Amino acid sequence: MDLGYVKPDAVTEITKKLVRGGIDLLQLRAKEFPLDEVRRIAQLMVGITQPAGVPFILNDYPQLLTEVPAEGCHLGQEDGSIAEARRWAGRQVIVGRSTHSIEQAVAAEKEGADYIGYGPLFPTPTKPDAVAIGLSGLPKLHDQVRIPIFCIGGIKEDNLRKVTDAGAQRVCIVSDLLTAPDPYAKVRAIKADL
Ligand code: TZP
Ligand code: MG
Repeated sequence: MDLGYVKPDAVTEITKKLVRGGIDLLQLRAKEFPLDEVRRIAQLMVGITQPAGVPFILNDYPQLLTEVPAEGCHLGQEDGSIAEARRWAGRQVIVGRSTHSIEQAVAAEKEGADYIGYGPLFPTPTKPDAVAIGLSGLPKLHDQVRIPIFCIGGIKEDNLRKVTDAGAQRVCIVSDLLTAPDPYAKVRAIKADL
């Protein structure tokens, strides 16, 4: 759930559609929103994900985990340590880390991350300045890292097969879901393909 694509007023409706469509895990990405607004929207979302049994992860903001009953938080390369995020939370939470190379992935596992993001595989409008790293590292990555690996960046229904053929076991999809005319149908179609 990226607030670059979904207006705050539409978050409840779209979250329900994604969850009903069968999404396995949901993350809130709210870049450049005030903390109070992130907290409010996270609370709304967790009210939908929790009864559905869908883990909900906050991008950034480990400090909000004391107030929002999310399952965890997600840290970028520059976002501080995994241990510090766990201390902020003060309870057992999932902490993930974005990685952009096999070296960063191995380091994140060693540091104690519960999962990693790996990408962007392809150029993406969601992160226009990020350099695409491609599919070629996926077999080696899955050899070297034991924690769950979420491939991300430019993944869409129509290139999903290429990504799974290259070795991906999990995918994170943002714009293809959120710009779909019917996000519910889009999740269903992607889940069916997977
Ligand atoms: N991190 C690496 S790529 C990316 C993030 C947050 C954006 C993924 O969005 P999309 O629209 O699925 O390419
Ligand atoms: Mg971050």
